[in-house]
Amino acid sequence: MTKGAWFRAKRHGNLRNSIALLAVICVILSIMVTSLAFSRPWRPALLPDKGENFSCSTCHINPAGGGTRNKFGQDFERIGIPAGDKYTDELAKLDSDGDGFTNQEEFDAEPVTRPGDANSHPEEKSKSVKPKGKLITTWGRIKARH
Ligand SMILES: [Ca+2]
Repeated sequence: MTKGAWFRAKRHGNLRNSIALLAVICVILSIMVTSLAFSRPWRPALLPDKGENFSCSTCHINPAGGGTRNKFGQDFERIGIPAGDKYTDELAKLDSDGDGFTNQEEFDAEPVTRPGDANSHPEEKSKSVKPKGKLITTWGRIKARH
């Protein structure tokens, strides 16, 4: 091998190593930026329970957050995020997971249940409403209309 060929080979090898190192650095940076861009640890605090019960899994399948959203998370994405990252009245009135309880009823339940999981719901739907100290049953509402 001539001296010139040796230098070209060495320079080519160094260039290949530099490109590989640069590629590794780019991958690491993109992973860091992506995780920062998609991680929203402050978002559960916007919910009525302040995220104290289920944290990220209130909206996400993965308990650590990110990735696929459950039904409530999908509704929050559709309604809450465009409203400026807010738990809106519309979200409160929805029954995201279709278990027969509104999202607000799930947050108000004792213990709090998951608004995005149909298998998690309050024990029993209240059959009566007691506004301002007056007990009004479902039958009472029906009679009042006629
Ligand atoms: Ca539920």
